[in-house]
Amino acid sequence: MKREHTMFQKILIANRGEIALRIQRACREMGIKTVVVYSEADREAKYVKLADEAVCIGPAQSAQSYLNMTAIIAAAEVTDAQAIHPGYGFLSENANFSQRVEESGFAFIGPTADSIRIMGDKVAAKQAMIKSGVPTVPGSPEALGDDPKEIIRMARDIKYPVIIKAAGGGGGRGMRVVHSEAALLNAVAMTKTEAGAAFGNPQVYMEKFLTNPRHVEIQILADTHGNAIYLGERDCSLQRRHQKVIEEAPAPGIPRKLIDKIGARCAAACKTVGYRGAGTFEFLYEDGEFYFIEMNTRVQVEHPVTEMITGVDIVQEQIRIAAGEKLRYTQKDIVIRGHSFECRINAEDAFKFTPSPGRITTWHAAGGPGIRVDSHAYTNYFVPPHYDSMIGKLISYGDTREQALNRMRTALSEMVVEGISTNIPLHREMMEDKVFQEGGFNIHYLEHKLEKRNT
Ligand code: MV4
Repeated sequence: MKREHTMFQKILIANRGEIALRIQRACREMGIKTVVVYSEADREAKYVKLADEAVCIGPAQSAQSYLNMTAIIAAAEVTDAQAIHPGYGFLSENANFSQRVEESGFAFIGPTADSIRIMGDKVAAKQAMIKSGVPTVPGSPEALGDDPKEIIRMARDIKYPVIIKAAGGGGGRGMRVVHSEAALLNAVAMTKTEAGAAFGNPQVYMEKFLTNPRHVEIQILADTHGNAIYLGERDCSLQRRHQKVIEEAPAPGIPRKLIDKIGARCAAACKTVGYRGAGTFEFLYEDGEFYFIEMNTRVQVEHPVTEMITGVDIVQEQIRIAAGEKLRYTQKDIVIRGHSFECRINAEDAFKFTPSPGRITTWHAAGGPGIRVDSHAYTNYFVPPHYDSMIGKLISYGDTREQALNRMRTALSEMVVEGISTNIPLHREMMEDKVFQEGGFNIHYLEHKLEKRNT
C-alpha cells in the first residue's frame, strides 16, 4: 500500500536570500506554514521575520550554518516541519543530505539520494543518458583507464581539441582543454590529481571540445507515479567565469520541433532512471545539434523564465511531487507562450566584478506590465559579505522577444540601488548590444565583450 498523499502543513526552508523568499511565497499561496533557518549574519533580514517560524542554526560561515546538516534537521524536528526544501546551492545537490533528511522521517523536496549520486558522477550521468537516447558529446564511454596508448588512441579518434573533465566536477570545475597530443597525457595526469584533491574522486573522462557552442538547458518535472514532462528550454549562454548573467526562454532561433524531440528524450530519461522532482538537462548546442553535458538535480536560479513562458509554478510543483501527488500537467498542457529574460542583480563592481557587500541605502524596484522582481533586498537591507553576491533577479515577459527586451530595458532604467555597487550598469549595456539583440551569442560572447570593454 502506498501512503496517503496529504499536502504538507509545514515546510522548513534550508536556504537564504531570494530563494528562501521565493519558496516562502510558494508555500503561502498553498496554505503551507514555513520555517526558515538562518545564520547570525541573516538575523535581521525581512524574509526571516516574514516566515511563520525562524531558527538560528549557527554563525555566518556557511560551513557552520547553511551546510550544517545536523543543525538543519534538528530545526525541522523542534518545529515539527514535515518536509525540507533545500533551494539551490548549499545542500541542494548533496546526496547524503537527501538521505539523512529522509532517514530522519522528513520529505526531501528534491530527488532521492540515489538520483543525486548518479547525476553527481558525470560519467554515470552520461552513461544513463546514452542508455535513454539523450544525445551526448562524443567522447570516452567510461572514465579513462591507466593505459596511455589507449588514451592517445581515443583522442585521435575523437580529434583535437578534446576536453578532460573530472567525473566529480561539474559547473566548470575540474576541466582542461587539450589542443595537441603533446599536451594530452600531462593534462590527464594534472586533472586527475586536482580532481582527487578537490572532489575526492580522481576519475576523469574525455570529450570532443566544442569550440563555439551555446548553453541551452531543458527543464523537466517528474512525479513518483512514473510521469515526466519537459517545460521547454532556456538559453544561458551569457555567462562570466561559469556564472550566468542573463538567461532567456525560449532559446532564440532553435526550431521548436527540435526542442520537442530533445525534450521528449529528457522526459523519457527521467522515467528510465526513476527521477523525481524538478531537474535540468544541460546541453551544449552547436551547428543545430544538442549534446548533453550534465544534469542539475535542483531548482535553478533561472527557473522564473520558464515559469513566465509556461505558467507553471516550478517551486509549487516540486512541493506537490514531494508530497506524492501526481503531476497536474500532461505534455499537451504545456504550451510555450511569449518570451522572458532574467537579469541577475549582483552586489559587485560593474567593471571589476569585485564583491560589494554593505548597506543598501536606496532600493527602488522596477514594476509595470510583464515585470517580476525576485529579491529579498529592500532599503536599509545589509548585504552580508559571507555569501554569493546575487541579491535579486529582474525578470521580464513579453508576447515577443522584442517586447520582453524592451520591457527589460525600461525596468533596468527604473531600478535604483544605492549604497553598494551592482552590475545593473552592465545589464543596461547588454540591452543595447546588437549581437545580444539579435540572439547571435554563444558561451564566449560575454567574456570577449568584457575583455574589449576593459581595454
Ligand atoms: C564543454 C565545453 C566544450 N566542449 N564540454 C563548462 C561548465 C560545464 N557545465 C561544462 N562546460 C563546458 N563543457 C565540451 N565537450 C565548454 C564548456 C564551457 C561552458 C559551458 C557552458 C557555459 C559556459 C561555458 C564556458 C566555458 C566552457
